[in-house]
Amino acid sequence: MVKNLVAGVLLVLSGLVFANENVRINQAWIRLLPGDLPAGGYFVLDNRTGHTITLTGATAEGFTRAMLHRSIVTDGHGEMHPVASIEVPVGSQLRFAPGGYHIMLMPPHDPLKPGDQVAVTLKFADGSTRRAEFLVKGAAARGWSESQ
Ligand SMILES: [Cu+2]
Repeated sequence: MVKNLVAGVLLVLSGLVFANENVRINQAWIRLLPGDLPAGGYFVLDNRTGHTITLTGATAEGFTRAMLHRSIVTDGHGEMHPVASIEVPVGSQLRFAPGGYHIMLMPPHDPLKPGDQVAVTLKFADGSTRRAEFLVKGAAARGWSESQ
């Protein structure tokens, strides 16, 4: 238990969060939006297993719903579509980022603020799950490396 706690602290300090050695979740953050607009969850998933993995869903502590979505710009205007699953080939990275794939999060049980952490669990087609802490940022954030 103490060992796990120390490991968790080290991971947060390094900005690297992973649930096992082979499927890594990096640069995990959530962008809050004003009013009743849903928040977006973003991350980079690194598949270092020896096989294709298929992301099929997510849950987030403190949110009623979490859905895999993709934003697409068509004829100059943006649309969002639900995504049932996303395959991540061997050795590749899947990037969730503003303007593309996102986890749509709505509504929060309690108000969140920049600097908070939200535990998000990703679900895969083989029944496995991976959990990571997502760092909450404000509406102006455009990416992981930007300030809150
Ligand atoms: Cu969406």
